[in-house]
Amino acid sequence: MSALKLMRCSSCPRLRASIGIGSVRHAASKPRHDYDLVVLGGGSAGLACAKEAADCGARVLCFDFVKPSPAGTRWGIGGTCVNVGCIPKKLMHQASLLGEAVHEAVAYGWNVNDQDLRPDWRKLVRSVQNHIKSVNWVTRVDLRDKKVEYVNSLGAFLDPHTIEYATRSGLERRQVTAEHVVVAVGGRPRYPDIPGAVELGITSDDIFSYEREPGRTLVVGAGYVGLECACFLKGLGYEPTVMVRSIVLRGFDRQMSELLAAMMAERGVPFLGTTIPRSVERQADGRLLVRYHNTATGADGSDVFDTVLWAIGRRGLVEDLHLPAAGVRTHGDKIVVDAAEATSVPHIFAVGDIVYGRPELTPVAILAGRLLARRLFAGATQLMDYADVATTVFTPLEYSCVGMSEETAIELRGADNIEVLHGYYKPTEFFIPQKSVRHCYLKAVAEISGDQKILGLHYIGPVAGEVIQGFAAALKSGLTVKTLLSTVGIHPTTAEEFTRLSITKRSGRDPTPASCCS
Ligand code: FAD
Ligand code: NA7
Repeated sequence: MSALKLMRCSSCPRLRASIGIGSVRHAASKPRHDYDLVVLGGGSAGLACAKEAADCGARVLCFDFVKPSPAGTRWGIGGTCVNVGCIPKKLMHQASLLGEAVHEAVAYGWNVNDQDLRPDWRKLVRSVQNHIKSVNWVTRVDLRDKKVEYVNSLGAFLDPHTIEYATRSGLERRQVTAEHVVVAVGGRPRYPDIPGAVELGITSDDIFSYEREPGRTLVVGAGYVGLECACFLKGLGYEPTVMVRSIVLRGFDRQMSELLAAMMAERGVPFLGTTIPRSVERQADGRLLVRYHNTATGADGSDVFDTVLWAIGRRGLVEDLHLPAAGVRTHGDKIVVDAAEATSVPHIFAVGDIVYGRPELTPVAILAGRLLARRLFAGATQLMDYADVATTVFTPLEYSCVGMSEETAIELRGADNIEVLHGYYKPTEFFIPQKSVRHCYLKAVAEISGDQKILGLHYIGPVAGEVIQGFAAALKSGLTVKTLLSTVGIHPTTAEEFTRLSITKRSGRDPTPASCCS
């Protein structure tokens, strides 16, 4: 066992026994419950928690079950990220970037026959699904190796320590008891309450395995999921339109969000602003007639699409858990927890997307689940730190950020105490294909005084996620403008530009570089 693991799990029963410091549980005493831990949900949070707990010697059972989507899509173990979230999304994003790269390659001297330069949707979907199935398989093997018992069924509380579930045949109901229960059931996409929405629309649960080409697609919702789906569809040669109820990317930095929307529009993604859908009907030709309403102008309109994709947010899956039987407090469809992820019932915890008021992101779910297991079974005390979590919107020009938006910083600290450094930048690789300098923008939000502690970093441009990940660690370590500007850049990269930010918003100077070499 590595020194790290020894340190981490030095109070695990299994490890304590193996290094001769005695087991937590008395060898002769019979456990009060069937399991030390039952985990409800085998997604990012649940699996991380279950595996870590088992590593620490706990007897763990994990339930995972996926109800088919209204369009009939179903998938295996691993939860949203692996099956219908981050992973297929990133693969589709990559497919779309490759299309763009082929066009750029011509400028770089490649002889590309650009006749019929369209991807084969079915082949792409097959490749994506094959990868997902291989991940599902590896996950099951991993659970077996780590001695986590897995039951492919919906679990529900019968009482605070008892979980009930149906057997595979559905004919029998069984019960197990657990000392601790972790709820990690995640969420599923919402549907609007309008005629035709459920019967005729699809969601992110369906698009990554959609058998027919999406064609002209109405994407309803301008959050993270809506913009990402619209962008990869555009990059793959389809015609998405984004319907925006109010603003794009609520919760993100406003300037960056609006810049991103403008770039998408410039690349041919139309936006239907201040608009809500009214109904969806199938026409005689099989296409979908969508009626909608502009809440600003009061005008009604309609248009015809091949596909309607709802991306209007997600609901927590509390409904099947019978939480009242356990006394767990909820807030709407989410579970309320304290800083140690404990619910209103001290031995029942919740992690991941099901938790009220926390970022819905896989690395958050994983780390929270892992730290919880260490606190429960390895005597650890470290709490999950939800501050300054970096994230990326995988639009073709990615937008990545960490820390505060400009408006949050101003709201919390006051405009007079904030300095914003910013700049457009033309990455070297933009020159030959003559891509616009407007497609790469960086911004640092900092305190105005002293060494100028950085409160937030924002970047739109190529591989933004890769760029911001490293800066996220620096920001968590107390990065200041002084340190940033005394860091030697890696040339020629776009990340380097963060070390050369020199124009403050306050100065009113144009943040566009004067020349290609600036
Ligand atoms: P889930 O992964 O949803 O897992 C919960 C599991 O529990 C599911 O399998 C569910 O079916 C099962 N379950 C539900 N009820 C029960 C029950 N009663 N009994 C047993 N099992 C049950 N995050 C990122 O960090 N980066 C990204 O790029 C990113 N992209 C995304 C793209 C899309 C389209 C979507 C939808 C999400 C994306 N996310 C991304 C978010 C990320 O997928 C989630 O934050 C993450 O999957 C949450 O993990 P979880 O374990 O809480 O829930
Ligand atoms: P979000 O971020 O909650 O965005 C939902 C979007 O849908 C947002 O633009 C909403 O507009 C819009 N919305 C919500 N309800 C409706 C209705 N009824 N009609 C039209 N438009 C509507 O959800 P996402 O699915 O994009 O992302 C959820 C998480 O998944 C995200 O945090 C990632 O981590 C992964 P609004 O701004 O409310 O007016």
